[in-house]
Amino acid sequence: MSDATTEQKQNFIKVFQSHDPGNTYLLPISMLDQLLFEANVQKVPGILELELPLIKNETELLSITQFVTLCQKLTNTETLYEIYQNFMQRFDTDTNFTLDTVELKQALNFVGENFTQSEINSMMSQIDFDKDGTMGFEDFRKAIGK
Ligand SMILES: [Ca+2]
Ligand SMILES: [Ca+2]
Repeated sequence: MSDATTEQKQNFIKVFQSHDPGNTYLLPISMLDQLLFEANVQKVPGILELELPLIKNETELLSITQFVTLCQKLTNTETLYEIYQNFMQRFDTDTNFTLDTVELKQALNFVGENFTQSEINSMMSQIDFDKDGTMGFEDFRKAIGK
């Protein structure tokens, strides 16, 4: 980890702790916007929508670890996320922000490759890491090795 990254992480922790005088390491999720603002973390449109359900699944509280991890994601994957967004703008015809096998087939047809539905299905099973039947941002990130 570089010094700059360590410094950045310390800053995220400091912002969180400034609202957590009792050192509970937990804050309401509703404070997230304020915390991100103070931590100087740029909100990439859409990415919170992908991350928040994961946090909310557990509780309505945000732990310091979740906050730091979220900040790191938001600061480090901007470029990657832009790529994904462009990809979605082009091929996500039902605009649910993931690609299903039909949309994947269209995307591949677009670049001039003709695959059968069963080839598409087997391709999807290789990139669908979270096994929800579609390619979302997490799958995309893993598929390109991030
Ligand atoms: Ca879709
Ligand atoms: Ca998936």
